[in-house]
Amino acid sequence: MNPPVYLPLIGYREFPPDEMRTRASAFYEDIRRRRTVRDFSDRPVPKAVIEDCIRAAGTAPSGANMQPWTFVAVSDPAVKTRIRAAAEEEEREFYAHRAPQEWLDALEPLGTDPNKPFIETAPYLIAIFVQNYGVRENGQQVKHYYANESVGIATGTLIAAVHNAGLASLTHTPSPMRFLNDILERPQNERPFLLLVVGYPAENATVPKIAKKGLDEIAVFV
Ligand code: IYR
Repeated sequence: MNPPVYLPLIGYREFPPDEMRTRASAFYEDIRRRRTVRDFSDRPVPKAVIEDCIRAAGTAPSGANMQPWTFVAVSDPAVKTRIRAAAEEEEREFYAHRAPQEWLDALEPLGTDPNKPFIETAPYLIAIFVQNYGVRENGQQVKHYYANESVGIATGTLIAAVHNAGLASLTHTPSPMRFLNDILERPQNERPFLLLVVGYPAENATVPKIAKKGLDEIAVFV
């Protein structure tokens, strides 16, 4: 067994209360500008930006620090075309048959439909996979803990990083999306979690008129 090794907490920064308040408020003001975008420009984005955003996502906390995630950044147009075709096939099934009316009603304000042109237009798709378990070099399986929660946190960090870089994103969840394993040649232990579409918004991009709940509706202080 390996005993724990501890290091000094060198990265932590405390701010005086005033500055803390300014920073908290500034972060909120910035992150509240984030909108899920469905109209993307085909303008290229630097690969180095995507790399840093994924690095940021990879700093997320995870169960027993297993880091049970794989990010596949797709820019190859041929691969995007295959993903679009497969996603639209599932979505046609979803909108025509699989989705209960209640779900379709809930989606109505968003105006979504089975057509997913953004999958080909946007410069990057980041397919996020949950590793249900890890696999050592020798093939031995390693247990992962709270894998979904961990990947959810990492995905939130990725979305914030992309926004911070000045890019827009779309959390796309074609369902089922096992086709991503085939197209992206991911192993059995990995399960698609979400397809994050990343790029600049199209020049005349519009977003649905929806609102976020206020603090009173989402939080209770006791
Ligand atoms: N996956 C479908 C449907 C969809 C579901 C939810 I929940 C959304 O918030 C948005 C869309 C699609 O992508 O169209």
